[in-house]
Amino acid sequence: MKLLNFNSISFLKSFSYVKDIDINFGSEIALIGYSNTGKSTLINVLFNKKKISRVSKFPGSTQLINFFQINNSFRIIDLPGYGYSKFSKQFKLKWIKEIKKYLLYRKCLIGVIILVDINFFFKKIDLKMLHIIKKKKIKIIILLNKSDKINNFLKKEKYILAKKKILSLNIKADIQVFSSLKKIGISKLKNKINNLYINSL
Ligand SMILES: Nc1nc2c(ncn2[C@@H]2O[C@H](COP(=O)(O)OP(=O)(O)OP(=O)(O)O)[C@@H](O)[C@H]2O)c(=O)[nH]1
Ligand SMILES: [Mg+2]
Repeated sequence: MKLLNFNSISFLKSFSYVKDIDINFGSEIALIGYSNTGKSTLINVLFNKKKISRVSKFPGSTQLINFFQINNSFRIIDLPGYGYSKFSKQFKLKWIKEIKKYLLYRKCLIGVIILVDINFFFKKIDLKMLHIIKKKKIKIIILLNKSDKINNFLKKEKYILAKKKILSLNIKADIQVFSSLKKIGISKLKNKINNLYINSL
């Protein structure tokens, strides 16, 4: 069985608009979620690189669609977060539109990892995005991130709530309690990404 090498990642290219993406071979998985949920941190943690993807305490640190190559035929894409209210309405709308376009039309896309801050739970916009991805019948992995901030009882409670919510929306998704900071759920997630990779070969 071929295994994905999580120690080999390199930055490939960034795009401002989906229409400009000129990498149209192989397969990719994408990270989406509300601003500041930890998408860029996850790339750094998963691939053992301190700073390959830009992280900040403040929402809005990713402002481009960033392509990272794991090997010749497999990529991970870091998208800007959606929904942060400090940006101009125009800026917010631009990115919501581009993320939707990316999810709807990107042929190389085989899976989406959606990050949700476990402390704030799903936002309306998360559910809208899930609805779009659901129609594509690709793998959906939901990470209830930043679980290091809550106790085990709450972790369980939020997990059950999330499961119920997703079930009620008739969405098929994997849900994991997660923390990049405390490395909770990393090996499970790596296995899932590896399976996606193997299935893409
Ligand atoms: N407590 C905790 N903080 C985290 C975790 N993951 C990320 N963070 C912090 O959350 C903040 C935002 O992280 P980013 O990785 O930049 O988040 P992002 O989703 O890429 O943000 P945008 O690009 O603005 O959408 C940083 O201060 C991170 O250190 C986690 O598992 N636990
Ligand atoms: Mg980011």
